[in-house]
Amino acid sequence: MGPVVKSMQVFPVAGYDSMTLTLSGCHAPYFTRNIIVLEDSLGHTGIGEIHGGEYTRQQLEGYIPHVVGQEVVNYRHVVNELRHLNSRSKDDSGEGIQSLDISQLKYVVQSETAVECALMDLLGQYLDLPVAALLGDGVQRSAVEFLGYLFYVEDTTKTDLPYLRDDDNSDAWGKTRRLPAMTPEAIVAEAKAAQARYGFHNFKLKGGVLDPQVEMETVKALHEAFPSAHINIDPNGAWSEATAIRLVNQYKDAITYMEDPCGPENGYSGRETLSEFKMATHVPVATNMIATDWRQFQHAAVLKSVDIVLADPHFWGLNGSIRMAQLLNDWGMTWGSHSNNHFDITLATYVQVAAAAPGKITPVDTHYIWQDGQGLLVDSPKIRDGKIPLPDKPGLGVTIDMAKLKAANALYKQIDSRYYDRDDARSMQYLIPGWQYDAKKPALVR
Ligand code: GKR
Ligand code: MG
Repeated sequence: MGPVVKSMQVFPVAGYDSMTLTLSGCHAPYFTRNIIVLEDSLGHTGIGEIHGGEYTRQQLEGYIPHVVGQEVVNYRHVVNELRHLNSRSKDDSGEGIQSLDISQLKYVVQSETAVECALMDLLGQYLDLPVAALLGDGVQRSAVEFLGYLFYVEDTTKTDLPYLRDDDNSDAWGKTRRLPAMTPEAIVAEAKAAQARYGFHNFKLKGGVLDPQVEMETVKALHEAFPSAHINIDPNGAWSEATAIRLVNQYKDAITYMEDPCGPENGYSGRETLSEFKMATHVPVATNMIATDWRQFQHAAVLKSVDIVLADPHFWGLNGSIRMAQLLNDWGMTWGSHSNNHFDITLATYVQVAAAAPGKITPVDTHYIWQDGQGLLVDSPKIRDGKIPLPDKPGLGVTIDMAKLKAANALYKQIDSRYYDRDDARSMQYLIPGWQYDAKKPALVR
């Protein structure tokens, strides 16, 4: 008999964030995640990270009796059982995040993924293989490329909220990420600072914040500053289909692909509008909004709405994301991954999953550069030349730093519980009193 899970602990944790802007509003000064730590009978530790908040934490706590005592090698059965434990919440609209309503995000997140990850970490250590070798057809690449995820950033002095300032003056990126960046010039400076530290070759700009034309001018400025980089912009479906078609045709030379350029409108779903957008522009489309489960994906594929599915393992599971990667590769489509704010356990997980994704994949999204320095690992993966190598170690290939984990857990307990669930309207209301989310209006267009 192989190793057995001896204990499972759940740690809700918090970290600090910049005042980054999206269609949903402004990121709060804190972000939250849930970390699980398993110990097995061989003395190995397995770890997993998933989105924050009490809804997800309670689900994870409920998994404990179903995980402790189970054989690590039987992990697929364990995860499958967890998948069927939770009933649908009455607050789950069923809309998913096709209109980026972040109150719905927790229903798209598959909390059992954290357990799947920690069990695969243990299994890899038992078999002396990296997690990537246990997924799909095994290791497909020895290093994973990430993109430089750029955001417009607001001026924190317009609030009295505890945003970080001067936490890292070691280089231009450390300083730049906490300063306002609202113009094309400032975004180019942000990209240059990120490139200097991490060596990114490709960039994504989070849109849905300013007037769409101004955002495309920012994309153009990025293209001029980095002519060989692939540049993509993601307004999270905020633009009308007509605006998206007009602007993309106007700025075609500057962009490589568009991420969720338009979404549901006038009774048409995002799957329908993106299909029409693709036919009108012939520009590839990526999504993390209209295909977040297999049923949505089936409709997106039938309508030819999307070329690149950003199959975030937190939404699909590690094995589910690889199942998607294999299918996309067989169908001549492309795999990538979406991200939300996260710690370095998620970064290590992206490396393992992307290393197992077959074919040509897109550089993986990560918010981690905005959190860099707040890691929970002894050996945080480092992005160099835009890439992270697959660790030459078994399992996830990283080691939890229990002191840092406990400090992040203490921060969670210390902050106002209103920060537990993501609410990007609160900070936004310092900028525009009474601000309310509107899926069809960029955050600062009111
Ligand atoms: O974390 O603010 C954010 C992102 O805007 C997130 O909510 C999106 O889901 O990054 C994501 C995306 O690519 O759409
Ligand atoms: Mg997106």
